[in-house]
Amino acid sequence: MSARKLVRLVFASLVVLSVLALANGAASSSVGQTDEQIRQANISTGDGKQIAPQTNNITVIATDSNTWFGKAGDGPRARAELVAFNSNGTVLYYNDSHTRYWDVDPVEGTETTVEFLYADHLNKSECGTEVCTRNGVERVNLSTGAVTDVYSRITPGKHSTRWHDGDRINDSTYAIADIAQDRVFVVNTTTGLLEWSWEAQNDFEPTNSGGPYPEDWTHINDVEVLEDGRLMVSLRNHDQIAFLDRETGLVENWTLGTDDQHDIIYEQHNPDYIPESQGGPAVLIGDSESNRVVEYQRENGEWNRTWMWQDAQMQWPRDADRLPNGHTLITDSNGNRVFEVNQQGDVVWSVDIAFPYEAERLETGDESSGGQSASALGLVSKSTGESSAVDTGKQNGQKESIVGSAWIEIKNIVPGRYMNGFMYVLPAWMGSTEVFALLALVFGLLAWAVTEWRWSSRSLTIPWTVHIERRG
Ligand SMILES: [Ca+2]
Ligand SMILES: [Ca+2]
Ligand SMILES: [Ca+2]
Ligand SMILES: [Ca+2]
Repeated sequence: MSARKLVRLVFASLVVLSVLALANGAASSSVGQTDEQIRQANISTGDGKQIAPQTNNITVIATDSNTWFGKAGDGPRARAELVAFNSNGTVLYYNDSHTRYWDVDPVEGTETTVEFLYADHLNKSECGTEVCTRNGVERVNLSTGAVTDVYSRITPGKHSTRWHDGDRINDSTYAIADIAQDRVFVVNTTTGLLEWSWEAQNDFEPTNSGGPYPEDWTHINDVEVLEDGRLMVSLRNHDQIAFLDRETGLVENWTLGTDDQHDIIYEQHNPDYIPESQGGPAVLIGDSESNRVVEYQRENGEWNRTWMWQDAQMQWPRDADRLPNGHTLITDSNGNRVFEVNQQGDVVWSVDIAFPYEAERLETGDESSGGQSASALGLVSKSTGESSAVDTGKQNGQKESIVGSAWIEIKNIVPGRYMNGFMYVLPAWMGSTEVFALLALVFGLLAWAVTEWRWSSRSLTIPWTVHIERRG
């Protein structure tokens, strides 16, 4: 065989192998299948199919969106869902009537009632001159399906103005992280009147911090009301978690993270405060752009990292809850799954679901309120190149760890924002293996084309004939 034939054979094999790998990835992905099963689950008869593995309590999951191509004009990944799984893994509740779902919190004193935030995109004719969004809080009894409206307001635009999180203070007052106006406010949900607010501009300067002002300055995406009355807020675009005193404002020396110092936290989501009585003060955080979940412990007036968990599949985690048994429930948005790791860091429960925002395991307390700190539990940190698949009878076991380790290295090199933007536009069935296959295909074809061109004796002329015809 001539050298040229051999090179052509190598290129052709590379192309065939990468196409096969992509086809296999598309065919074997369980994310789309699971989503379709959840959507079609026959909830009313109560004899639904088991979709999630069994666990001790009901798990509620809010998804930001799921299908790759949604309704016209809504862009990719449009349909979002609020899903609840019974402890036996069947579907207890399903709703996809809103455009997006965000925070979910259990309602104290109830067994199956949650409050959640939603966004409904309105079109130009409904809003006036530009698009707008209705942001609201609703309460739903997952057993009966009864929905109660709690509070809602319309904000301009839709990107980077939708409220992501709220937290109940008592029966009549509720705190909201208001992304649209870069503030947090407390509203009386009976009267609709605001009782308190803190604007980020009180303590941060729009011209030299965070993201672009006014389009997406703080991206304040979380608020938690602490037992001592303080509010903890997440300023995503400032890479900071700030503590607010409702009398005096920002508690200066408590801030966790520094703007653009991404090794601490990098555009985080859903920080959970663990008080001293439970082994804190500690904060458990979805360190989203660093593709890991981290915990920081307050020691001698400083925040020190005491725990970290990541694997190859982890891509833009946006929620982590420490459970009373010391496990951690993690929402892996671009990894398209919600899963639970035990104290040794092993995955013990996992469900594939497209683009989840947050999860709650009912009867374990709101977020991490029933859990202990990593430091008190002596949790084992983990960074593994394996995909950590738990055997649920429908997954293909662990992926090649060489691919996984290489993937973690790539994610450590490429800035998280670009990497997650890239993964966001890819279909949900594409994981690290499929991305490698796609790259091999693209670069293989390019290299082959260049090689053929250089071999061509007429390499200074365009080797293809182009016909240009004038129409009409
Ligand atoms: Ca929540
Ligand atoms: Ca909340
Ligand atoms: Ca959480
Ligand atoms: Ca949660």
